[in-house]
Amino acid sequence: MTNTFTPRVFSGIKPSGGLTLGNYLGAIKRFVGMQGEMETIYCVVDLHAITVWQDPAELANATREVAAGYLAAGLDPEKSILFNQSQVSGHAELAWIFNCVARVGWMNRMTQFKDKAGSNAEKVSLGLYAYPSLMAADILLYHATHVPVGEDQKQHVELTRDIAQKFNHDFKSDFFPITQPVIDGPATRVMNLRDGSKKMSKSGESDMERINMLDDADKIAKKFKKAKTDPEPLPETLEGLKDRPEARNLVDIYAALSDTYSDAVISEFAGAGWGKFKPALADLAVDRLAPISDEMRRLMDDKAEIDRILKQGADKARAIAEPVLEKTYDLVGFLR
Ligand code: AQP
Repeated sequence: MTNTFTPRVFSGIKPSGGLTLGNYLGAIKRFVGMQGEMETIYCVVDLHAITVWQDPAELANATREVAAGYLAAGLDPEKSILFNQSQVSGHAELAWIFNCVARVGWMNRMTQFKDKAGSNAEKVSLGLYAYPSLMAADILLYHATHVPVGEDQKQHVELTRDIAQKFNHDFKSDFFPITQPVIDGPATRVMNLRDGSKKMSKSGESDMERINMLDDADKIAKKFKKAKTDPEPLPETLEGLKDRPEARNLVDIYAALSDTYSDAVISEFAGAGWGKFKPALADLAVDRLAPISDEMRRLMDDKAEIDRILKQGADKARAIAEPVLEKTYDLVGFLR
């Protein structure tokens, strides 16, 4: 008999620093779009954050900031389950089982680990290496069928599918779904403003390379003004941006912020120079981000309320996770 799975969305963001425009366009904005379409579970993945060192007080702040970002952007705790990962112990428990399902060869192919570890691979934490197996546990603990992510996380969702398939095969079941990554829209990979070959990250070296959700209007304008581009004006067609990664990035950001497509932006700005496009982009970004950042600041002033929402969400998440973990333990043969 083939198992049928209720359509369910799971995704998360790690509180490893302040939220960026990349997190907003590649993840949060799309999380909001899926709310109401099916059951949605959105997590602040604090267990993932500590794969690199986090100051404990800053981790707590960043966890509340991601939660505030979720709420301010339009996630509603009555419609979506919102919680932080460490409050539901099933994530870590299932991750251990998946550590024993996943193969070292699979992990060795993960490009994000190679990028993050760089030449320092001997000194990074074991957790950073095992991160994708915890991510598989996050998703499969809820039998999630859809995972909205940015392009950078695609390989990890593919690994989640491999883990589910191998578990199902090894334990002769069809217990875990084969999850779909959902990667769509013009901003699935927002790039660094100073180097169009690197993605915009919370933990990138310079603050000038990213737009933070809590940046004020002056900072946003300054960062776009100083963003690296080339001397050419915008072309007549999108094809003309082929070898111009920094220019393409700014056009994609404009498209995502204005809920349109990059070719529509090119039609509007064909032939325009940066002196025209960059201020228009900065105005648009401020217009879209300021109401969210104002609301984030307001929410972050009431820590107790954020903590209450996260706890309530964790209780709901646990109620879904516990039977999945119980059944997994039965399949594995754990006595209790
Ligand atoms: N630049 C980006 N463009 C599009 N999507 C992005 N995401 C992150 N950066 C971009 C998406 O945001 C979600 C949460 O990501 P995360 O914070 O959990 O992990 P990350 O991808 O490692 O993010 P950072 O900002 O690069 O964090 P640090 O610097 O701490 O490692 C994911 O869906 C991700 O695709």
